[in-house]
Amino acid sequence: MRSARIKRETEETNIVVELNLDGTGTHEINTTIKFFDHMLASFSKHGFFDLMVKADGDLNHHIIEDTGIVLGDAFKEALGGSDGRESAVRFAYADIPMDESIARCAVDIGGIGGDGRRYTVFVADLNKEQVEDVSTEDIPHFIASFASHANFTIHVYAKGENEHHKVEAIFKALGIALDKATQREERRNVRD
Ligand SMILES: [Mn+2]
Repeated sequence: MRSARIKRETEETNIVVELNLDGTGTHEINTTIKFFDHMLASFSKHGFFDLMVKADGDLNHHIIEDTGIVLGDAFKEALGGSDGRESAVRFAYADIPMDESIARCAVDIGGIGGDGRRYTVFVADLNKEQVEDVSTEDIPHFIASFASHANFTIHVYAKGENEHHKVEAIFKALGIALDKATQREERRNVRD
C-alpha cells in the first residue's frame, strides 16, 4: 500500500500526518486553523487521498509551514520503493473553477528516486492580507514547503475576485493534479 505516517515535533509545532495515496478521500483534519482545515479537507476529498492531519503549535505561520513539511515528507515516503514514483504518471495539471475564480496547478512529481526536482512557482492575484483565519502570505509558503519536502515541482496560477474561492480552487487543483500524477502508469513498466 502506498501510504505513510509521519510525526514531527519541534519547539514550535507538533504534527502527525497519515496519508494513503490510494484512498477514497476520507479525512480527519485538525490544525487548530479553520480555513486551513477546510483547504486540507478539500485537497484530500478531490485528490482521493485518505488524509489524517493533527497539528498544533505556537503560531499559525509555523503550523502551516510545518504541516507543509510533514505532508511533503508523507508524499515522499508514500511514493517510495520500487512500486513508487518511477512507475507513476509523473506530470499532470488541473484547471479548476470555483464560481468566478479559476486556479491552475501543474505538477512534476519526479522520476526515478524523485530526488532531482523541487521547485515552486506561485502566481495568484491574492489582494487581501487575510483569507478567513489564514494570512495570505502563508499560502504560497505552504505550497513551497510541501513541494521542497515531497521533491515535487508545483506551478500554481489563480485569478478571480473572491479570496476564499481563489485559494479553495488552488487546493482543489493541487489535489486533482497530484491524484493524476501519482497514478500508476503501467505502460512505463512495459516499456522499461
Ligand atoms: Mn469554502
